[in-house]
Amino acid sequence: MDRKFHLAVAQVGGIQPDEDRSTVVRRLVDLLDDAHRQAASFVVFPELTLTTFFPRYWAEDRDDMHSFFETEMPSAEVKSLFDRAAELEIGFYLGYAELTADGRRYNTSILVDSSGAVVGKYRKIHLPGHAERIEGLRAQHLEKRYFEVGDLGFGVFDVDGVKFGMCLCNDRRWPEVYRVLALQGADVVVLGYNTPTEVPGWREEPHAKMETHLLSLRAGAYQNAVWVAAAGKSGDEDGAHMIGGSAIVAPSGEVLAKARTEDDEVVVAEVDLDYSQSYRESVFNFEAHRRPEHYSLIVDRVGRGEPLPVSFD
Ligand code: CDV
Repeated sequence: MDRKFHLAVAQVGGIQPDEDRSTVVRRLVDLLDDAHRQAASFVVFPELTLTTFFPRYWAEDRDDMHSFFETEMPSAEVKSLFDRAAELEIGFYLGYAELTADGRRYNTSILVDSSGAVVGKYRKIHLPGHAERIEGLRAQHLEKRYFEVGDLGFGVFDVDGVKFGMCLCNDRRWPEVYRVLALQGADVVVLGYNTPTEVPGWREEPHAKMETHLLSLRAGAYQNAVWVAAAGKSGDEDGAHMIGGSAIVAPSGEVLAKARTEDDEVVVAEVDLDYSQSYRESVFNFEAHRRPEHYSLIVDRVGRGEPLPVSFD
């Protein structure tokens, strides 16, 4: 990819529980074609793109959820997406549920380059929700039940000459994620999400759900001088509503493009990697201005605690 290229986020409207992988993948290929028509050379798909957002369902036996997981990537059904992307010479990011050969379950994303090769993998670290059934809910949020905390850290990968960092959904709300990726030279941070309007124990007005989503992307982009692109699964899924707002944010923190609908929709913006440079050389010149010797509490302490003693004259 050149220093300037077109980046697309492919928002995916609701996927119903009875929608099979092949139908979903046909929708993804249509979105890819649309992105190609708009000159995109990289496309971001959502978190857990291939199925309905199944952590809303309770299963006593975790193995009963295995039909939502992939044991290989590309699977037979997803191969047509890989083939079409390689034919169009488009790279992409895809989120899916991963079941490993030794039986581990992760909420995973991959980076695929323009030749169709998988060049990066991430397993979600900030898993929201709960592990046990909460009675009386219309929808559970059982990510802590169905997934293990990712074991790959926050990696940065070269995709066709551009450095991409990845994360997934709830990760986007944590400033440490962007900083760890930016410290490894990420140019673009890509992520997929599923943000239900109703999350157990998380009281937030509907307008604030969209506001805090965009605020997180914008702060991450600006404070780290990176581009951020986020693709959501959106609209109604089996009676549960998820926010739209798939967006591309510049290092200035400005939203350059955002989905208008809650359906399948492609949003494209031109990325200029040189634009990040002015921020990297001034306000967020890390080498000149960061003071990590004063940040150790960030890794030493997980939760809120007492103020540290400060001696002064
Ligand atoms: N899939 C997610 O990680 N969703 C979370 C919340 C809403 C549970 C999010 O931060 O969007």
